[in-house]
Amino acid sequence: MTTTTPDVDAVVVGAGFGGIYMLHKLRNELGMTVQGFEKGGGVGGTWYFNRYPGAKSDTESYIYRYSFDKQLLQEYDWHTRYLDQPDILAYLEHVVERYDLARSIKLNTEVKSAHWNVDTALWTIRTADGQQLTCRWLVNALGLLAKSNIPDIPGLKSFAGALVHTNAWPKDLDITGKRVGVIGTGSTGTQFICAAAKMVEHLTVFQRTPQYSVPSGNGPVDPAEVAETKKNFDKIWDQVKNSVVAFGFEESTVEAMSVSEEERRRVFQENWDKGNGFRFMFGTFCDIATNPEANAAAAQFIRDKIKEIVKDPETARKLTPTDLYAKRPLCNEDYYETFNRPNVSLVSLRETPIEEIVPEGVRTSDGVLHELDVLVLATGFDAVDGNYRAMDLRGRGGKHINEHWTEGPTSYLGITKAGFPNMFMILGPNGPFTNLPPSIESQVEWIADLIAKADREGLRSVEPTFEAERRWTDTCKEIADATLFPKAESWIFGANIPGKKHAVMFYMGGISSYRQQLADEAASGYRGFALE
Ligand code: N01
Repeated sequence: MTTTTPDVDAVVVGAGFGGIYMLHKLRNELGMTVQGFEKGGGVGGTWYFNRYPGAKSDTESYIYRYSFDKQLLQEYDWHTRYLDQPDILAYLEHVVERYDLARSIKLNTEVKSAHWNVDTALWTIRTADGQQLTCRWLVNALGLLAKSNIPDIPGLKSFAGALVHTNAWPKDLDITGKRVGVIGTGSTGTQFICAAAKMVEHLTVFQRTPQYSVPSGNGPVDPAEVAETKKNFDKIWDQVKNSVVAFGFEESTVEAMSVSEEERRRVFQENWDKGNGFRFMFGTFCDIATNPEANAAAAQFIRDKIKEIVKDPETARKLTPTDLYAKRPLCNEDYYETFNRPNVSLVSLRETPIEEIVPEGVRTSDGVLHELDVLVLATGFDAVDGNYRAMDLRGRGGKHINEHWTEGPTSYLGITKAGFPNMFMILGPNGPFTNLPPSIESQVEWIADLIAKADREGLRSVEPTFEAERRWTDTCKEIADATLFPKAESWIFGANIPGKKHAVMFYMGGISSYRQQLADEAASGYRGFALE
């Protein structure tokens, strides 16, 4: 066994919400030498890349931010109920400046490989542009939804106009006055559709599966409300971190079928009027995501709204979902209303699938050529493990992460992986399914505590046991199986990528319980770990 001095104490890969805070913790608070790498041309992660019109957070502004800096919470304002992408990017850039982090982040630098060396107990990191360095600690903050899913559609590359994925939206692409087509109607697609319809000459929406969307209730926020919120931030964060989904409302404890039909509709209507997708799913009744009958009642309420809102009955029919209401819930300002506009048309790919893409546009099975200047792929992500698998990431014995993840991605606590000592993941597989910033903070703080302990005690390596990881995976699966989410085809279980194994990828027990488990693990002296 040899010990070599590493080039830096830690490497942090990714400069989004997770990487930025991790870098601050390790460098500014623990006094370590840290090198950050970011493949984008700026910081911000998701919020750097997803610049498509309409991109915004569907968590309310006041809790779509860090909570650790009380001063910053007082200083940084918001003006709308939800933050648009430029606002969030500006916020993250501000945080980077506030903590003088830019000098530690190499932009435009993709990490291609990370290999563990058992003899030196160091990681060797290589970047796409040929840099190499060693570190003791490796923190991957690669993004949960960061690897684009590009569908395999015949002729895709032959399109003569601008072909863009929403996750790689060019800074200079202006769709004003253009003929635009969009494939995909998830959170991204529906946000894009609402915004683009107001800008383009014509928008053609290619929809494979209809979606349940509820109003977001977006709009300006009164400065007096902002001031009041700032006074109550301690209480607010306490509530958020002790809730289930961390969206700032109290989750309901009432079962949908325990009340009369009239009362159910009243509650649905009340929450429809308040706005927010998570509120509609978790704030109305406690069992919408678990009880098929409750789920059907919520789904029917939304279907009735579609019929009421959409003027053309044929368009309304095509827009109406028939499956479970068990994907990540959507909310938008005016999704269904958008289809009443004369410049928006809907193509149901279930009825007329895309036959091929040609230089002029998209040809569907009914022989129609939809002529386009811009074709937007809002087709989502190879979520959760996509970016890990894309990296040449090798732990003990030179074993690639893919060799460990043949049955689906696993971790211990959504943060660590057996066989990968001194490596951490922010929002790794089987992490919490919540509003993300408070979960990210919980993970970053826990990682920093463990690293600090290892340094204090002169530990050479920390690594979870395979047994702890197996138990955590079983727990996540057990909780997920008690919900309806695995029964819906979505990215949450990897169902959106052809050939990807359906596997549990989230801890669905809520942020409060998740934080408790992190605290218990630390309090037990890290009983799920081998500390050497
Ligand atoms: O991706 P998705 P997303 N042919 O996978 C369709 C987060 N997010 O980017 O349903 C035709 O949900 C696919 O159709 P189907 C949030 O967590 C957050 O929209 O599979 N269509 C679907 O309609 C969200 O859940 C915000 O039949 C194809 C769409 O593309 C997550 O990101 C904003 C196709 C993909 O939907 C992912 O959302 C935006 C094909 N070959 C995103 N392949 C916030 O507000 C796919 N589709 C914070």
